[in-house]
Amino acid sequence: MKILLKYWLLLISMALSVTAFADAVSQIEIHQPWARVSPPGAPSAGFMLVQNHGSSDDVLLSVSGDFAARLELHLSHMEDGVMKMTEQKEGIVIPAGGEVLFKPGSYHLMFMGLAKPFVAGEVYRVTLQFEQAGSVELALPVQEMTDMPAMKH
Ligand SMILES: [Cu+2]
Repeated sequence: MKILLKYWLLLISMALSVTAFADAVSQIEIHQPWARVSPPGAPSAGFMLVQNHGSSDDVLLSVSGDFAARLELHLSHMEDGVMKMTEQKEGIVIPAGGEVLFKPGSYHLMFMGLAKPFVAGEVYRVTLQFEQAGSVELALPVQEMTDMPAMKH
């Protein structure tokens, strides 16, 4: 049952993958979007793989959505043995022909001031704003941390 559920969530994630061909130079493709289950009162975070098949760098400038008071672009990093997060106010560069993996402990979409806690099985919609590709709608299925699909590419 557990394995079936995981497989099903993976299929959902793949079905929800989107491609934005806003112009000829930037071709942003997003795979396996998901958001983390959150305890009451706690923030949540969103994760995904962003690929740029284009010939010029693109920049993820912002994330927006109606389910949280504040949505930000963050990077987690270890500093003196402590995990810290910093808002990426200049945006996050998605290099031409490259990709950036948003995952726990690294880049993530930060959702603060949630209207209600994220529960596994729910789906939340966000809009990503790219410098070149423009706005990209994305659906994030909520999953337990342990249900994180394996990244295979
Ligand atoms: Cu954060």
